Amino acid sequence: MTYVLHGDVGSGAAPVEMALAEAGQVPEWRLVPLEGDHQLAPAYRAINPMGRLPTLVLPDGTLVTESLACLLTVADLHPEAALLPPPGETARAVALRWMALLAGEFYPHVTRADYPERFGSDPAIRDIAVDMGRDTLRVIEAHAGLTGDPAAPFLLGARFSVADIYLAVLSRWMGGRRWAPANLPRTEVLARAVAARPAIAPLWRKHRLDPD
Ligand SMILES: N[C@@H](CCC(=O)N[C@@H](CS)C(=O)NCC(=O)O)C(=O)O
Repeated sequence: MTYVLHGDVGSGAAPVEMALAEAGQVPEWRLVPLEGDHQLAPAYRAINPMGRLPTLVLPDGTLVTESLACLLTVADLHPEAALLPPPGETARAVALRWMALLAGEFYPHVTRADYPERFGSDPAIRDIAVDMGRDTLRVIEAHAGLTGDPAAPFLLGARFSVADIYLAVLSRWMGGRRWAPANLPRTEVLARAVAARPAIAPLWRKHRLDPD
């Protein structure tokens, strides 16, 4: 039995596929095209009632939705990959803090930017969402202790974690492929370090996270 990952290119399935790759796992990929709203089809909603990507099915059949839950689960199930400091280490709290901010604050702005019509008819909704999402990334850039030093580029310094994957990928969204390199220098050093990791590099290309 292997993992099954429901996703689309460039979606929230990207960080999950990357975390699995770091753990030596290649999931069975089930494409759910966002183009044409296939995530809202009844067949997919039977799997993920929110109609969102990603959905991860664990080897024992357990269904996991929510990108944050997927990432933490992969880290928990593969302790040998050291994707998070173990429970009891305060460094784990640091990683969880920034992951929770991305999931709870940044990601909803992406929904508002991608689907502004769900939130009203005001044409400003999209721009406000992009601005607020970028403010969240600026908070991380300024307060997460990122060094901008390629020798210790991660949220936990020299120690890589799944939080770095999450930040690197989400920083590319809402125009971030061009905006982040120009505006978030320390996050950019982190993103480049994540993108260069041997397990992640092919997936970084697959999910088209660099500017065209
Ligand atoms: N809270 C969810 C959000 C997932 C989400 O919004 N995914 C996007 C793709 S990156 C999606 O499925 N959007 C389609 C839609 O909202 O209809 C998570 O963290 O997994």
